[in-house]
Amino acid sequence: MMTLYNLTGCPYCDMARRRLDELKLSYDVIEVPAMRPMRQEVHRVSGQWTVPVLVDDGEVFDDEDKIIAHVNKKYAT
Ligand SMILES: N[C@@H](CCC(=O)N[C@@H](CS)C(=O)NCC(=O)O)C(=O)O
Repeated sequence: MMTLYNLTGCPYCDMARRRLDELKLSYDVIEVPAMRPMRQEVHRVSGQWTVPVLVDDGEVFDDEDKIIAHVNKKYAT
C-alpha cells in the first residue's frame, strides 16, 4: 500500500510520479494544499512540509530523490 502526497504543478512531484508510473506501481494520491500552513497531514506524516512525500507500507520518504531510490531498489527488477 503506497500513498503519494502530491501537489499539481510541482516538478519534484512529477519526477516521483513519473518513476512510479514507469514501474507500473499502484498508489493513492493525496493532493495537498498549495499553502504550506494548510499541509498539516504532510507534516504529521513526514515531520516536514514539502512534497512529494511517499509512504510505502509505513516507511516514509520525504524527497523525490529518496522516493526514486527507494522504488528503484524495492521494485525495479
Ligand atoms: N524535495 C525537494 C524539494 C521539494 C519542494 O520544494 N517541493 C515544493 C513544491 S514543488 C514544496 O513542497 N514546497 C514547500 C512550500 O512551497 O511550502 C528538494 O529537496 O529538492
